[in-house]
Amino acid sequence: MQKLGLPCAMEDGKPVWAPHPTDGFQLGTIIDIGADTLTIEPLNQKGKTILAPISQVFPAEDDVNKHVEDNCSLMYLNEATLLNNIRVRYSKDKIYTFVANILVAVNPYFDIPSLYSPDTVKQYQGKSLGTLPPHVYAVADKAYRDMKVLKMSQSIIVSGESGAGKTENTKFVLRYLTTSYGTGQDIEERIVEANPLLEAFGNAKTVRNNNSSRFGKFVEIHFNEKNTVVGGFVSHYLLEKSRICMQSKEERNYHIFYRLCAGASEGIQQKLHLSSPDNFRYLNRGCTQFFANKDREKVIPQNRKSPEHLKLGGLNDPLLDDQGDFNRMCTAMKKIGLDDTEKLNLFQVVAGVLHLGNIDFEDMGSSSGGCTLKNGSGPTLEYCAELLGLEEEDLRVSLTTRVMLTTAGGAKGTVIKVPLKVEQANNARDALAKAIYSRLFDHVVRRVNQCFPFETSSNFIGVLDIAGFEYFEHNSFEQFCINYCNEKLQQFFNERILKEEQELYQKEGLGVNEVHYVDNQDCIDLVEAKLIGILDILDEENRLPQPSDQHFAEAVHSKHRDHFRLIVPRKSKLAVHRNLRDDEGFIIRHFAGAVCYETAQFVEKNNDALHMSLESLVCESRDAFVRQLFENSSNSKDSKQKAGKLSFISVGNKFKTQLNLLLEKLRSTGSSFVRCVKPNLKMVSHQFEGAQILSQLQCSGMVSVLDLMQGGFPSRAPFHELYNMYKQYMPSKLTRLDPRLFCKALFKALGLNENDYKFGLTRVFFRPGKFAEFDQIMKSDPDHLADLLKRVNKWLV
Ligand code: AD9
Ligand code: MG
Repeated sequence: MQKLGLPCAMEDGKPVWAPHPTDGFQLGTIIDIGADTLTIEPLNQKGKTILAPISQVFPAEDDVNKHVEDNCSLMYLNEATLLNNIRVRYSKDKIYTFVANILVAVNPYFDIPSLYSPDTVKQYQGKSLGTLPPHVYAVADKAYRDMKVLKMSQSIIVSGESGAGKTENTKFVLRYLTTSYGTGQDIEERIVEANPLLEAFGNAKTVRNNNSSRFGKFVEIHFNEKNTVVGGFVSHYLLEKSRICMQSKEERNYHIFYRLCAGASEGIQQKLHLSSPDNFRYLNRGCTQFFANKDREKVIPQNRKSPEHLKLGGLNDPLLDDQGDFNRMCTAMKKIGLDDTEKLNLFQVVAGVLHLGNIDFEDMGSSSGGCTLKNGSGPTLEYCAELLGLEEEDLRVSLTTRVMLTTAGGAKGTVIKVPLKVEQANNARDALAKAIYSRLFDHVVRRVNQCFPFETSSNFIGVLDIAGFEYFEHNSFEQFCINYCNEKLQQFFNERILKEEQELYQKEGLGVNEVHYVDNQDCIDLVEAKLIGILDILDEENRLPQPSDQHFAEAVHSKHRDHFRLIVPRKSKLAVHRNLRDDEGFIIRHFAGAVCYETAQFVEKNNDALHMSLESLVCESRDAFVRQLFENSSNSKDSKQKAGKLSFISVGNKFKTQLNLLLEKLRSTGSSFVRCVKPNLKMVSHQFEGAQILSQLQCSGMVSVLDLMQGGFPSRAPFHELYNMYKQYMPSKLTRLDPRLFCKALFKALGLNENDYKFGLTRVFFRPGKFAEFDQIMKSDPDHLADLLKRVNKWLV
């Protein structure tokens, strides 16, 4: 019995995929069909039944153990068959799978032998997509060949959640392109070696990834007119600044801090007054107990459980090798051409930030309400001042007072010093540390860019490694920005995938109906529209004399009362969000799901400007390097005029401008997409957690692509390819036929259903799974084939 509206594959007794809470889907058979639900008997639980909504049950392939390199050659394209295909492949250590031209990459969490060997690199050079097993090298080579043939820059967009393998795949692409298409000079090595340096300053251990990039990057490799590498350029986005002063439980600050403490020579340690990471406030409040976690203990390498390693202190994470990594970073610095002075400059500022963090304040206990440095802060103040090139007294005063312009009593414009409370002084100290470190990071990127300069470039291949859609229990400004970025990238993905598909149908004269998809422009507008967009509302709040996060949240709600994409927390279905007052947050319906943002600290996090007292302090440092870090700051020029005002540099709008430039660039290039997938939360090999992988596939838009493909013609084969493939079986009379005519004859003779394929100008397009069916017939036993071909002959005569 088949019910109206059900795909024909979903009949009683046929295998289907039904939802499963942890595996994503489970195999079963339909035993009853209701109005909107199906009763299903799971295959491994005979006699039991489950009830599932029709919309969540999908037809299964006949052979669920079969896997295919291009998912589109399956008969049924849906989220369940995609998940199963990826699962079967993953179990055989085949981590890459194509869905048409989009590459899905599952993180194996172990080194698969020879997957990235020099021999493998060679194999992929110059090969068309689909001729070799799916690989990130295949995508890199396609980008290169497209650049060469179309004379057009290319971009590869790598996305996925934290720990999914974006950065590793990005590095494989860079290494592939530089080794395959360089001239063997050191410029290529530099492009690759820039990574350890960027990662030392911009990556940190988080609960999701031991080497998590806390910034986004777009790395361009530039080529000359002969298509050989001439140089590179890195753009970076949104370094996570809050981490510099504070880390969540079991997380760390940026690698460089620990590496410097663990690996610097004794001479440097003394010069920078360094000791164990446990002695620094900015390091000792995150990770503390590495051995408490049983799961983790199992994966700690033996040599890091040694007493010497333990002596390095509780913060010396045994999962990481700070000392070895320090040495590797120094080698990389040397390779990209940083001399000892430059290296020391960087280290000095890093150490300066650590000492700054140790400055403590205490209440003065007087009526002034001000504070002073605890115990004079001993040598800490001295070390910090020394390393950052400041006068101790200036630093002390700048941290404990704020310069203000008075407007009272007619004495307008008089500068006075207002003492700060302990909490305010703590904030001032942290703001200074964040400003210095983020300027240092900007400098590292600038410096890296000087290592692979190019004079002229014909085209580039850019690789984008930026965090994917994020949805945590608590979501703040960082998630807001990253999800806004993902909305923009998703729009680009839709544009490209759907546009390309439709253009091809048109070019081939297929005359199929236009494919529709959900446009997310309304969500993008909600964030970035002039004046009424959330970013502008936030800027407006920042400019108020007394900005507040609550007022900002209220303004967002009042300006978008009936916006489809915006909901007040109280209307949330989730109890955890309903506890939030409406002036404490907002919920946005993103393409990948609804996210509740808690607006506390939005105002503070949106401001990149230092208070004037601190800004002028560092701008006038004795140390030329520190001064240079702040040289091009927009505040330094007119600091005198603005004295007293808390100036404002918008983080959100800077990101918006950067993002729009990036998208403009992406739109001017040809593009490829790599969707990275994290197989499990434990970060271990050979464990496939279906449900959470499914949710990643949904968030990355892959499921929508399948819907599109299922309704379209995802498999295609050029006439000449089919002709060549089956030529050997043909009677000689037939081989004289033009390939297109031959194919037409063949399809007629096979009696293929005309709804299953369409003839374009240069190729045949197949409905999902129909190419596989066709191929199966063609590869069936030779007698049968000979018989079929005779029918071709007959049909022709
Ligand atoms: V984050 O958003 O920056 O937190 P990524 O960049 O997506 O994240 P990353 O590339 O850093 O993740 O991968 C995480 C870890 O997985 C790596 O440190 C490797 O240990 C591991 N990994 C990832 N890809 C591969 C691979 N192709 N082969 C082996 C891998 N290990
Ligand atoms: Mg990364």
